[in-house]
Amino acid sequence: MAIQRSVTHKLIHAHLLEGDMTPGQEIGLRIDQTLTQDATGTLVMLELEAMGLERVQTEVSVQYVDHNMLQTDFKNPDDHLFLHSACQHFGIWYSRPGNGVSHAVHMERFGKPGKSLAGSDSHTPAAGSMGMLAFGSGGLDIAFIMAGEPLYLKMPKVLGVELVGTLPAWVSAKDVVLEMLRRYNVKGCRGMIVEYHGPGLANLSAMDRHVIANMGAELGATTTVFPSDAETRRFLKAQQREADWQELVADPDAPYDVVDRIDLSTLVPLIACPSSPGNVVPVREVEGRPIYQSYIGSSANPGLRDFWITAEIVKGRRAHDRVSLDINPTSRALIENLAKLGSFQQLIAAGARFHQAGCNGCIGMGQAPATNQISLRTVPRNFPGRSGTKDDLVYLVSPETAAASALTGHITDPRDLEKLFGMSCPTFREPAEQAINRDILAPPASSPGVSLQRGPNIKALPQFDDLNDFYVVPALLKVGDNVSTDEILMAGSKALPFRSNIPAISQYAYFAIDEGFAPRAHVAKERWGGHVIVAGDNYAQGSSREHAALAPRYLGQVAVIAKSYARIGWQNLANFGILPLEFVDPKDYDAIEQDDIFAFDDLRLAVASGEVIVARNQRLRSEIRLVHRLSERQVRALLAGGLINQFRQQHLLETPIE
Ligand code: MIC
Repeated sequence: MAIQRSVTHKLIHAHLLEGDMTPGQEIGLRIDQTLTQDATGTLVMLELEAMGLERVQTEVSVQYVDHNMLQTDFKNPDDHLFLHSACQHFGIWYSRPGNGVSHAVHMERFGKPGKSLAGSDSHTPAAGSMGMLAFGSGGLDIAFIMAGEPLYLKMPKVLGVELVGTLPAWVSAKDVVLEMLRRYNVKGCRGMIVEYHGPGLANLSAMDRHVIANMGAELGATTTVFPSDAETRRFLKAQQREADWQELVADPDAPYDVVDRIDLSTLVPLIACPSSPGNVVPVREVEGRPIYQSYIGSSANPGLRDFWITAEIVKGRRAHDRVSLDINPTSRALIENLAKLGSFQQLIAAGARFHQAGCNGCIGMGQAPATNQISLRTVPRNFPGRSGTKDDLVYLVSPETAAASALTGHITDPRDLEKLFGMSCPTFREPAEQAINRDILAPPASSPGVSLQRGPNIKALPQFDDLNDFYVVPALLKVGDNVSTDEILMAGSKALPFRSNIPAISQYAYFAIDEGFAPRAHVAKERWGGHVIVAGDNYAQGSSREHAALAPRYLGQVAVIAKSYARIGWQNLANFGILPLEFVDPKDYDAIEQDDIFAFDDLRLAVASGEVIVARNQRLRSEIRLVHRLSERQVRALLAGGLINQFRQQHLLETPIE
């Protein structure tokens, strides 16, 4: 019998350049398309410049401006101009500010079943909704891919989730992924690709699948994959791109490494409570709590349907006096479509605050909630402080739950709309004719003489030393499990404008945990030559921002000693020359105290040999045993002080990085 393959294995097989498909082994994949957004893209462009690249080598590379859109001074607009000039220079498509959120717009305009995509944003897997192999990664990985290199990662296992049945009224795609988060929490799918299959798919639209694939990032999954079927074809046809469709489905007896099943008809409205996407309970369990804000939008609920159903629910009524109903449209085309359907008018009449198309409050770029007030959001993440308000109370919900609660002023199960307002659940029918995002600027055929337009806040990448043999350094911070990149390098309107200025952004390192961290790190760098930090499980979960490695590295971080890591965070540490170490015996974590001094001897040799690394805790006069899980390729880069140093050595580049 012919080999039976899942969609995931078909896609990986078709893109495999290095390694074999044994789970846990490093593989190198050919990547057809890249996506960068502005908050990570400025560094990507600086990295491409430092590498001396002339023109990108991918089939399609697109730069979106969707994150840093508050223009409170010159910094963000300078970045936009810089990115536009870099797109002209390197041959990249440019989606300008206001055009829309990268993931949904990319799916609509460039997504192609069977292709691979890598993006400097952790929610890039959203494109898995249409039979693509799509990964989020750190900016430097993306820069290398744009230069024609493979994407490296450990071959994941495949978790096959069979969907059966049909969603009940008032329950939607967000509840499906919240159900996955209820089952697996934020680290249960690490090292796995989640592939959905089964008859239940027939009832999920392409954008519903996007919702589920997008938040696979919150499960810790390497990515999420859906087949490309008749619904994918309908979606591409509505985008006037039917010719880009191809069928891609699993073979009938395709094996999965791990299996699970969801009967959609049994699901109820779910909610992720503060402050983790994995903190999921039925809405019923927390109903009645008064809310301050109801927030619709983001890459986690970007579909026309999500805004349309909100409008249908609030139609002819007004948001509760206490509630700020914030509408964050996905794209300019979506606004046009809402206007055509009458939904725009319905939302405005209900008292909605309509914002520009983009990520906005999802990463704390405005719309921060008031002190001790509940904010219900359809966004993908509610890590502590991400909204911009310290000790925030952000709950993640479906548009139905957000809209119902906006009307009542307290957390409300949307099924109650029937008895409260005599409403029956509206049924959405995708309009065959839709407005389309056509405002993406194509790169020039060639770019002689186009120079990068650099504002004063755009600084050269700092240079770093290679790894030393000996260190005696303090453990400057001890943190617990699941520390997110939002806590390592905060989101929000204060820090985000410094994304292209590493010395300036480093003052915000670990700010959400310890506001005095950066000054302490400077002192430790002077006195000890650096520091380490100690962490629990799943260190650096969440976003792809390489600043969560770069800023600590700038402050002298030599190593992280953790129980385990999130994939992208781990890869970023290695890329920038920070040793991601793991306890051989996780119980050793317990005895360590913040400010303990650790001594490392013969570190280069130990790292290169891949053997156990011993660190001496001077206070306890005891030793802890540590390992790294880096590939030989990563070890070489790490010894050189990071991938950029290694690249420059290989290419004998001597001029300083500008
Ligand atoms: C996020 O949702 O956390 C972000 C902001 O989109 C990040 C990217 C960034 O930090 O710039 C992500 O998901 O990778």
